[in-house]
Amino acid sequence: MESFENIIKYIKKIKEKLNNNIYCTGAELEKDFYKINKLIGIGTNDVEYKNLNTLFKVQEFLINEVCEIHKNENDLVNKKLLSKNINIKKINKHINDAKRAFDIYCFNDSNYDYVFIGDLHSDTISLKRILSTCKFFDNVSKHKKQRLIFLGDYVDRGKAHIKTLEFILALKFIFPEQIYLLKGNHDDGTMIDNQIKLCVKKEDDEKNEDYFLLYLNDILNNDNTLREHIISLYLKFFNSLCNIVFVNNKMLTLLVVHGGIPRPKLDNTQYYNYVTSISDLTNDEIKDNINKTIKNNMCWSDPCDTKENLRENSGRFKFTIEHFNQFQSKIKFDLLIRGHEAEKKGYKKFFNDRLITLFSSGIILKNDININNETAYSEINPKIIKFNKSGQIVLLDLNN
Ligand SMILES: [Mn+2]
Repeated sequence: MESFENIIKYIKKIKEKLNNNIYCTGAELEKDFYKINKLIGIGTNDVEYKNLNTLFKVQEFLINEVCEIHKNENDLVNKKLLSKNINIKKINKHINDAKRAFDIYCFNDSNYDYVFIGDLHSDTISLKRILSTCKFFDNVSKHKKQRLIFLGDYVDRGKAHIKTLEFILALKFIFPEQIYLLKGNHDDGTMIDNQIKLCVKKEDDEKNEDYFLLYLNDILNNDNTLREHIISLYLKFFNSLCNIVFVNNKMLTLLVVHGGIPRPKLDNTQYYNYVTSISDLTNDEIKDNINKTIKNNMCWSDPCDTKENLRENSGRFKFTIEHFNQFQSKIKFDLLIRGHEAEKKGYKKFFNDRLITLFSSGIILKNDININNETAYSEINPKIIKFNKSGQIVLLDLNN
């Protein structure tokens, strides 16, 4: 077992080797990256961690570093543009690339390819396959311009909550300019009077260990100080994540969120009169009829092909093509990419191909046998989306 100091030294060394162009091949980089996990001493599942203390010290280091990276992504030019405009196409050219303001990322460098990754839900087997499918380590070692954008829902449901977060944190720390992370509705929670409050509903037949924060609470229950400290650390990481991404190249402008569009509020014939700037989308002061913010709406809502059963008074409401049309013509994006729903094929298109649902955890085959014992979605054929600089949208099957 390595000491936590040595593990951190090792992680920093990878970053240093990258900066000094020491890696000749993607394979070398990949090997070094996956060794982090081995050094911490993890089995297949979270319960097999050999030394929780070392693990949490490494996680604490990574969370603090990643939160600092997130803080430094803030940009004043974007802040001004997003607060004064509602039409994203009008400001795309003036925006600073790969920066954030109001928890909204904007990308407008047309030389990049983008890869979008849907819900992972505590599944590193799919995550590993994702990184190999998009040739992540190869591309980094060859300085190819590729960015990975994760749509959120890193934890819950699957078997490897802590391990998935460890991968995600290490990726953002080592590759801050290739990895960008959005917040999903599961990447949330609060601690009030030492009690965990989940932001998702746990059904009676579900176990505590299916939920990251409850699981964490259980395994740390004998040490109150550590428990409080570790849980608030993870919450600090969740709260540092962006809610919305705009990706613009010469061909298309994409809106990327975890859930969907804001709640419609009819005013004459218009649903979105209450949204007057792009920064309004993450303005906590604007609340809907059930006291939810727009960013909460965009983390939870689902597209719907019919007008029935829209669950209008629920946090998880549905929106129709009518709502979508109005929101789209207001913001002026071309395509919305979102996660949030476990589609059997790993994706589903809506509204004449102007919205795609994407799901990236599921069955992972080796010699026609499913090797994924971490996923809660073994019925699903996981996909990722590649958005090429030529403007092409390509669905990639993790089993091809
Ligand atoms: Mn979700």
